[in-house]
Formats: sequence, C-alpha cells, structure tokens
Amino acid sequence: METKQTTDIKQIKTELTRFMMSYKFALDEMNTKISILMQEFQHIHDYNPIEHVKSRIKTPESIMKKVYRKGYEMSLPSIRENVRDIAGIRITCSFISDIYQISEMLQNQKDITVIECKDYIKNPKPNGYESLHLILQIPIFMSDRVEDVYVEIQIRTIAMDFWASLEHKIYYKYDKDVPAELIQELKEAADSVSQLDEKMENINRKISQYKENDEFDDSLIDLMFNNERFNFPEDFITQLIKLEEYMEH
Ligand code: 0O2
Repeated sequence: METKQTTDIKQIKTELTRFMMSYKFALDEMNTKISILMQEFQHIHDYNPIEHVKSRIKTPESIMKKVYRKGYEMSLPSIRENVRDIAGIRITCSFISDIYQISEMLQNQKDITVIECKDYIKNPKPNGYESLHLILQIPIFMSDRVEDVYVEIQIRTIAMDFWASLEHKIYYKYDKDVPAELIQELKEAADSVSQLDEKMENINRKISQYKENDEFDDSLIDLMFNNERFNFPEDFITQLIKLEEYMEH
C-alpha cells in the first residue's frame, strides 16, 4: 500500500512534468513559426534573414536561483507568472535591419501576445550588451486545457552574439568579479561591434540598391534548359532579333 508521502511525491512529479512540458511545447510552436518565416522569406525575397536559431529550457537550478534572487514566491503558479524566460529562443541574423524585420513579423502574428520589448540595440546596457529582447505569450492547446505560455526571444547580429558569448564566459570565469581593465576592454570591443554592424548594414543597403537597379535596367529573359536556369539580358535578345532580320533580307 502506498503511503501518503509516496502519493504526494507522485503528484508533484506529474505536476512538474506537465509544467516543464508546456515550455517544450511553446518552444516547438515558436520554432515552427520561425521556420515558416525563414522558408517563406527565402522563397519570396530570395534571401534568408536568419543565420542561426537556438532554443533552450532554463534548468530547474537556474529557475530556483532566479526565484531567490528576485524574491518571488516558491510555487508553480508564481514561477509560471514571474519567471518569463523559462522557454528561450535566440535568433542570430547578419544585419540589424533583419532583427527588426523578424521582430515585426513575429509581433504581427495573431496568436502571439507581445508582453514586453526591450531594445538593447537602441539603448545598449552600460557594459555594451546589445540585443533585442521580446517577451511573448503563446497559447498551447493540450488535451484538456489551453495554457498561455511565456517565451523569451533574443534577436541579435552575429557580431553581437560573438561579444555576448565572450562577455558571458568572462563573467563566469571571474565569478562575476571582472577586473576593471577587462570591463573597459569589453566595452571598447562592444563599441567596435556596434561600428562593424553599422558598416555591414550600409554595405548591404548599397548592394540591395544596386541589385534593384540592375534588375530594372537590364531585365533578363529566363530560359530553363536541362533543369538549369539561364539568364539572357534583354539587349542580347534584341541584338539576336536584329541579326535574324538582317540575314532574312
Ligand atoms: P541565461 O542563461 O541566458 O538565461 P532578468 O531576466 O530579470 O534576470 P533582466 O535584466 O530584466 O534580468 O533581463 P534582460 O535584460 O531581458 O536579460 C535577460 C537575458 O539576457 C540574460 O539571461 C542573458 O541571456 C541576456 N543578457 C542580458 N544582459 C546581458 C549581458 O550583459 N551580457 C550577456 N552576455 N548577456 C546578457 P540570464 O537569465 O542572465 O541567463
């Protein structure tokens, strides 16, 4: 016969499993949304604004640390409501404009509720940290209930991600007591990241403009042959027609 304690533990285990599962489902749903955006964008614009996507569920240890640090009540409803980054997705892009474009595409989805948007690109943290953070809420449909689950999305460029990974490593290596000299160097590196992102954005804008003009001025005729696409500039076709006409006379 089961003791009351064994029954209680079983019940807690079931509750904890359901709790963690809702975050896994939220990540699955968000990852599908992101994958659809990537495929559709690639198809329509012949360009993919997303370089990498990484998702994680916060470990129970890390959740507990946050609950103590912030002084939240130690109960599942309190954690569900207050710790809003249990499900986290990090999206890495090439250009700053891609970050805002992806953020807007996500925010415009009808089943997503935007709870918070922190723009550490327009307002970097004092240490130089840059990223766009969104706290979103999405409904998860389960067999007997619908749950609205918080998901944190961090969107940043490759350069911002490079900086943040190094800063994170240093922070933990020095057990959060980083020497002033290193803090200063990290800040300088963050400024360089900012300048690099701006330069890359400008170059990308120029290339896009050039491409648009090129397509406009020199419209191409596409021919499919042997399962390959061949582009013939209109000028080339015009010359061929002229030559044909000349030969006929
Ligand atoms: P992990 O392991 O990445 O989840 P809070 O979320 O309440 O603790 P805050 O400041 O309100 O704190 O949240 P914010 O600013 O949205 O930042 C939360 C997350 O952003 C952090 O999660 C980091 O992932 C990242 N982040 C914020 N500031 C920095 C920074 O200065 N350097 C680096 N490398 N990352 C940063 P966690 O919970 O710290 O860790």
